[in-house]
Amino acid sequence: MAAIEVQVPDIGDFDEVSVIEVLVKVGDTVKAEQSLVTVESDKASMEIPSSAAGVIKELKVKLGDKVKQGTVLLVLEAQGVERSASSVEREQPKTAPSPQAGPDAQRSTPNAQPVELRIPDIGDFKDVAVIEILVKPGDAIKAEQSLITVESDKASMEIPASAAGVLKTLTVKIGDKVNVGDLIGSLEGSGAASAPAVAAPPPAAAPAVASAPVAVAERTAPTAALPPHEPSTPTGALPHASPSVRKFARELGVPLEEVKGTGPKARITHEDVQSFTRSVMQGEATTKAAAAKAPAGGGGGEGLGLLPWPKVDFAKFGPFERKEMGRIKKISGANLHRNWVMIPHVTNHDDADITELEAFRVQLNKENEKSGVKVTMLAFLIKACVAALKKFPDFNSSLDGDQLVLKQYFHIGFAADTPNGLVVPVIKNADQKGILQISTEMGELAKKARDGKLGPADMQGACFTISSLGGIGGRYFTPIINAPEVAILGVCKSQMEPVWDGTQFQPRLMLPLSLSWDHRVIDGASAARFNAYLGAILSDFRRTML
Ligand code: CAO
Repeated sequence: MAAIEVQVPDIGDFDEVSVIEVLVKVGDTVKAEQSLVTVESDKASMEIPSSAAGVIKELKVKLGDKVKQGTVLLVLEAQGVERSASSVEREQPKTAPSPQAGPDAQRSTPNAQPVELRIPDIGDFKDVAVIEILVKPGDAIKAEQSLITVESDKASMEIPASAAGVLKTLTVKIGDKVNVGDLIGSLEGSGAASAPAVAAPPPAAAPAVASAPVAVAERTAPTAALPPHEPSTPTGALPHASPSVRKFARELGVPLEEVKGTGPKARITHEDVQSFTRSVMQGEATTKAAAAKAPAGGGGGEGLGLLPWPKVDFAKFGPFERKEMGRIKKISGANLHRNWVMIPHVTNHDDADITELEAFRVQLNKENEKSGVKVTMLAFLIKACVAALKKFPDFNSSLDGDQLVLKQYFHIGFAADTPNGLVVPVIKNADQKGILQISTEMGELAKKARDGKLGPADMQGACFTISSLGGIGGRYFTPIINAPEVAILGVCKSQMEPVWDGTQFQPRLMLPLSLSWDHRVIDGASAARFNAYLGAILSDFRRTML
């Protein structure tokens, strides 16, 4: 097997560059075109790929070393089978010509006019995808600052700004496919900018490039000579890392802006990304996104610290069978679990005297016998809840970050028990509907639910939900809030009870109410008032007219 010296290829105009990252070690098996080291001048950084496949026998450079074209980086024991087309034994790696005329050719004097930013010559690549947007309109941009990262199946590269200024427009988004000459956005050139600006915008037919891609992390082509670039002074929160590190971080889902760089000029290295990942996995750190997703007050992201689910060999204790959970149960179960874990629930229990209301309902159903519309207590509860939501608007809200979304519409969901599981159809604009219309719609929706024919629109947009077990039984329970709502009313079976009227006990029909509420939005006193008001309305509906 032949020994191959891998040398620094033609790196353009740069005389000497520093080794700022060594990406391999002795004994590693490397593929042809795998990045070996990252080098950096005061203007550009780039990765040097291997010219051949093989096992690293000797490393000839270390961090901080100055290297130039022809410097031997390492010695490989070639494997021959995976030789790059560009590799030549004991000769310097083949280098692609600079993708454009020298940067100086593109520049003129500082320019206060709007400057179009276009995709420069990116070699043979066509339809490369925009995978990262590193700036936003309004940002003050330095000349050569990276704007976007594009990626083909072979390489990823950052597209730098051709001039300094304020970014006025950004005309690409993640996922867009771009080609040479495509418009990325426009800059309002800053005359005060230290970096030179690009010459006048190119004509559409033959677009002049804004600047060449920088720090090309090509995987199958040799590293291109790079134009001047200033990657070491990113503005704002732009992390300082090479494209391969960015790619590595992206693959792991690591937010680079949260990683502390330990390389030269606080550059983020592969090791930094690895150790960040390790500390998150070990629970020593958390990402901001994970912390933000945690419930308010639990933002430390320590996790629930729960024991694993018990694994039991049920056969040891008796016969059993397994049954797959239905689709609705799986979906509603996942939602209920999230809501229960993420919302700090409190439930207030109360009773409403519905003696007169029930008498009225029975009378109404007698009168409407022929119409076929049956009025149930739930229709009155929906109307009563609308009145209570109007009086206590916080109950008709949703939490969005630190803001409350206070709704001015009144869509009420009701839990319906179906053979396939629990669903929640919604009566829209219940404030604008009478008891008979609500009863009719409820009957239709409940039938659709039982027949499994509810569409997504039938179950969307609720402000508040009622879960009635009144037709079944029970006294009180804790209904789980249907996020992003902030409260839910549970109702159980009404029954005659002796109620003290100040002089004697009276037989009254009492309806048990269980109101669960989100303690981040609502407090106990409001919840008690809500229940009391609801009870007062159910006792005497004329109060809704007050
Ligand atoms: N107290 C006493 N009786 C009540 C009552 C109450 N609070 N609510 C309803 N009833 C009576 C009705 O008057 C009816 O009696 P009649 O047949 O004698 O007239 C009977 O109970 C059945 O009512 P219903 O359940 O058919 O009608 P509804 O409007 O009350 O409820 C619906 C409709 C779809 C909500 C209901 O069928 C349902 O599915 N409830 C279950 C909801 C559920 O599962 N919640 C739990 C969610 S958490 O897992």
